[in-house]
Amino acid sequence: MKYYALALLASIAVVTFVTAGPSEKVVRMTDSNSFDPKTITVKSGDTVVWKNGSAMSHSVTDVSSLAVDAKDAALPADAKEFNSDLIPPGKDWSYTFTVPGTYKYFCIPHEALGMVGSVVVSK
Ligand SMILES: [Cu+2]
Repeated sequence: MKYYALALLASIAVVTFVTAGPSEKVVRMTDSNSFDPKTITVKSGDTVVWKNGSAMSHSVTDVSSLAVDAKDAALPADAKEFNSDLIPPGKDWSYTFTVPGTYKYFCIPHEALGMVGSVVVSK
């Protein structure tokens, strides 16, 4: 009976851990030139991981001077621009957000095809 209770507690602990997860958020880069999800909300200090599961290279870029359309790049006043450069198929890239606010980013090769996304960072 005691062993049963222990086993039950252990499985509850495992389930709780898996459900809560680490504070790592995932955005997928797709073959249809999109970020999925297009908008992701995280907390300050969280790391977002972009995973390129597509057959093409993509980038995660929030640099206004590299944008074809200026409105595709935005960030809070006291945040720094970031750029992954090209992420090959099968590779990941991550960035930790420490300044709350709204970020708009794009993929350099596919910005004109609408490959843009947003990260909303709460406090
Ligand atoms: Cu792309």
